[in-house]
Amino acid sequence: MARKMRTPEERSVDPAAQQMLIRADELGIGTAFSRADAMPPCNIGAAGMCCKLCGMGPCRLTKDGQTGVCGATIDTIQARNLIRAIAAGSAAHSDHGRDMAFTLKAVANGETEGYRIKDVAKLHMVAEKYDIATDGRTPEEVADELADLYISQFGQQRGETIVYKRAPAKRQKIWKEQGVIPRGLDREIVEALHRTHMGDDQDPEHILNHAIRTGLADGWGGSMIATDISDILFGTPAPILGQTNLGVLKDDMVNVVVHGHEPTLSQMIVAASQDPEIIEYARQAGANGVNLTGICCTANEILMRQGIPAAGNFLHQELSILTGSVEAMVVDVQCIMQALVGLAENFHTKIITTSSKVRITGATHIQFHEGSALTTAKAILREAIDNYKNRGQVEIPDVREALVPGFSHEYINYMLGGSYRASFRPLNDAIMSGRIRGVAAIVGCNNPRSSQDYLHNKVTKALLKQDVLVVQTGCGAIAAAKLGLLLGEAGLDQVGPGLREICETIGIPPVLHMGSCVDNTRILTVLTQMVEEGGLGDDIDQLPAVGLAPEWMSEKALAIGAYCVASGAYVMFGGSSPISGMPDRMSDSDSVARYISEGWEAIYGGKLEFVEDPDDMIRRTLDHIDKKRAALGLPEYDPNRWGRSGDRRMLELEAMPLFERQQAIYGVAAD
Ligand code: SF4
Ligand code: MSK
Repeated sequence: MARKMRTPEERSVDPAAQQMLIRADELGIGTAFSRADAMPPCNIGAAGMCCKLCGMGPCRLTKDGQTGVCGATIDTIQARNLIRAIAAGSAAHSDHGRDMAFTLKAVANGETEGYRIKDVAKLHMVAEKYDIATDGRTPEEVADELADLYISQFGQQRGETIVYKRAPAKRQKIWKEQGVIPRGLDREIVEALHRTHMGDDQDPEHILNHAIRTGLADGWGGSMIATDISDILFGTPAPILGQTNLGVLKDDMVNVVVHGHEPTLSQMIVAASQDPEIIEYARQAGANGVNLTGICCTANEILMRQGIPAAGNFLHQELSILTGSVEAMVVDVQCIMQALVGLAENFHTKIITTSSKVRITGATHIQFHEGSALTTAKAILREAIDNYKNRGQVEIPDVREALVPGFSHEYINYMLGGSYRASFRPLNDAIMSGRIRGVAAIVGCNNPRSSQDYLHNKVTKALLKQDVLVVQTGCGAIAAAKLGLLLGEAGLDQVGPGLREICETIGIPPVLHMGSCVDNTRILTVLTQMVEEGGLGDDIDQLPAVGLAPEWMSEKALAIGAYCVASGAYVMFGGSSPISGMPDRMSDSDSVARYISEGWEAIYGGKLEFVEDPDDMIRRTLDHIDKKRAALGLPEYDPNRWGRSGDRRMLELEAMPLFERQQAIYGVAAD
């Protein structure tokens, strides 16, 4: 039977993507969307019921009570598959953090080209958390000691890593009692792999307890280290005007797209692209300069710090090349599709790999070293400029949207009270009064098996209408940005009355862009600060807050889910469940799902669920928020109480005849 190929409108809700998907069809070029249509997932593997951990398998369990050749049950197989994914995601994030720590060490010792410590205040703030002296020392001396401390966390063998101490005190106590504080970041990941080797840990709950420890090594470990050091070296993000979608590509400039995750090279390419020598080189090639844009989380890194436009999220990597306007796509690590090289052969685009960890057959490799960073960045740009003359027919969708990213937790703290009395008090008060019903972190990837951006935006829009403040990272943030929800008052007509009052009063968009996927640790810090501010309980699990990943696809997303649950959050993933089993055929196949929901909730107050129906996801989010509000003794959410103050109220009053205005203000007209 012929497979159903979806229309461009069914594959993405983004008009720019739809236009490029039509172009792909016209040119006979495949994309992740068409490949997803042509290759339905294996229903046994997708449900987590396939084990290929040893040469006696692969074992596919499709019948009630069936086991693998070694006797492994479906629960054991699902638990092992899940922890392996969490370990891989934690490894990716943490290895990113390790490289950032090495870069900090090299910068502190003058061994790099082009870098400097940009945010000394953040350096001091982080150093003081670990009792590293700052008085009378140069930033380089402090950075050197901090880098050594952070580097030691990865290979530490015994004891406790230190980053977890930034969590609320009560949370730390739970982790201590459960014995899940990571000993060393690498050790937990290695142990996850050891435990799941053939013939090792076979108790599903015991395996999954280590998944929590592995996730903690990421969230309160490698990822938090990555975020800290990125801010120290490149600046803590603050709101800045940017643009997103394919319309940011320029038909008269050399288009260079940076894609991946680590900001070390992309920040240097930003600097090199503004170098007069490079601009002149581009002019001599007949272009009006170099137009730098980003894809995925590298895009987020340079968007939130320098306002460099984002060409799009995960599924835009192929679509940007389909415009025919990209001279070079420069990639480092994570979320880079191997299909890029074959796709680029239809155009003139060069795919340039730069990391010692990532090579793609057919791509050009230019090795990046911190010691020659600026020189390497310029060499990459010259390669792109030299390629401009090879450009063929170009079709750039005229679709772009402005956005304001850059809401780091430090900036949120500042914006709520200014430098005079920066604090989370106004946010907590708004939640306590009910103007803000709760907070949702909507994060994660795109997945070509669902319609690009549809689930992200359906959930985001529904929650905003219910006065839920939304914070976002990664590709989800770019999905909302394309809709205009990250642009101050432009999105306010789509939000509930209480949230609107808060956004108008503080002057913020209803959706706060908090960074890349490694920056989900900023959300952990916000939740911790909300707890420490008071009035919303004494631990993260008491907050009326939920984490959602409606279009997840990467193992990193599962690692994020694990550390958020361990931190006390209710986390829901959309799309299909990797541990769904086949309930109609196997009565015991939902026990892993039950354990990571009810079992983890009993221990950590947070739970992980896979919810395919977005309406169900929205309903569960609101139910959870309302349940937490009730437990805190907060007033029941009532939208009818709000929406009559703030700027809008002032405008309404101004428009009234004097008599009515006086009545509205004083309850009675003045004489
Ligand atoms: Fe099969 Fe057991 Fe080997 Fe897995 S570990 S492939 S279930 S024999
Ligand atoms: S890039 S992990 S697709 S968010 Fe961070 Fe996007 Fe997911 Fe990659």
